[in-house]
Amino acid sequence: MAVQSECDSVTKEVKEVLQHHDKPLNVGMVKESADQHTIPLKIAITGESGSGKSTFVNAFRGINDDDEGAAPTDCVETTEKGTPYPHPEYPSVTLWDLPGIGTTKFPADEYMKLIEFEKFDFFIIISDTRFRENDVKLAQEIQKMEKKFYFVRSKIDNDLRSEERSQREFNAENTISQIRENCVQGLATQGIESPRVFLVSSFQLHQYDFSLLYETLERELPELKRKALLLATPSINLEIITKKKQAFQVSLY
Ligand SMILES: Nc1nc2c(ncn2[C@@H]2O[C@H](COP(=O)(O)OP(=O)(O)OP(=O)(O)O)[C@@H](O)[C@H]2O)c(=O)[nH]1
Ligand SMILES: [Mg+2]
Repeated sequence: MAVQSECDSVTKEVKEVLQHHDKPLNVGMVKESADQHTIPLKIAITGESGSGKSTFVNAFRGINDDDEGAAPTDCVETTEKGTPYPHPEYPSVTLWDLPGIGTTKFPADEYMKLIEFEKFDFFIIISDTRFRENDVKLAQEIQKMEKKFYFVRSKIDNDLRSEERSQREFNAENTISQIRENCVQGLATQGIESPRVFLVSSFQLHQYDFSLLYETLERELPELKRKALLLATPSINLEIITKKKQAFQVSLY
């Protein structure tokens, strides 16, 4: 409730800015406003069942799967309802551990509605294999909402272990770049251009792309918050819509 009223006051402030100032000032003041306040940001952790979403949430928060307050994880279908967990450093940012897409309880064609997909500001799509039809469907829905996402290819430790077992001339670097290439190309052939793909093991955080993902998200948080805030500002009249469009162009591209 406190966060909501804080957000309302920020939104009011941004409305003022958009109504009464010229464009360069708008962007600067919106930025300042967004940076100074605790603007809530909801990050959805989504993907197919068993891809490692809950384990990723725990790893991101720096806690073990069996710690108190950890997201429940298991090798059988586990997460049955979207659950928020606070970002370890920014309490206004929540990571939403979501159920998997494409199960009997959450069939792909009803998933977006059942989990209220549009309420999230940013998305992390997790897959433990090459990205498939449902992952692409999620990305397309996110693009339609003009929001952003990362792809996380999880359980890289498993891949390396099985490659090592099956290949006589195993080279970890080569295997990693093959997985990366395969993910990016596979997504491109399905119409997702220049996808941002991070290779992660939630059990070996110091390896692969986990820190890069953490740092990238941290760097992009202010911009994501600004965009979320502007999307939440009701469109009051044509003049303001135009100014909002200008602010988006300047701040995001
Ligand atoms: N080796 C390895 N196993 C992992 C990794 N991440 C998750 N797992 C395992 O994968 C299984 C499923 O993990 P969850 O995190 O419960 O998967 P989920 O996507 O939340 O599953 P649902 O909630 O059922 O959709 C568990 O047995 C985890 O221990 C990883 O990075 N490496
Ligand atoms: Mg889960």
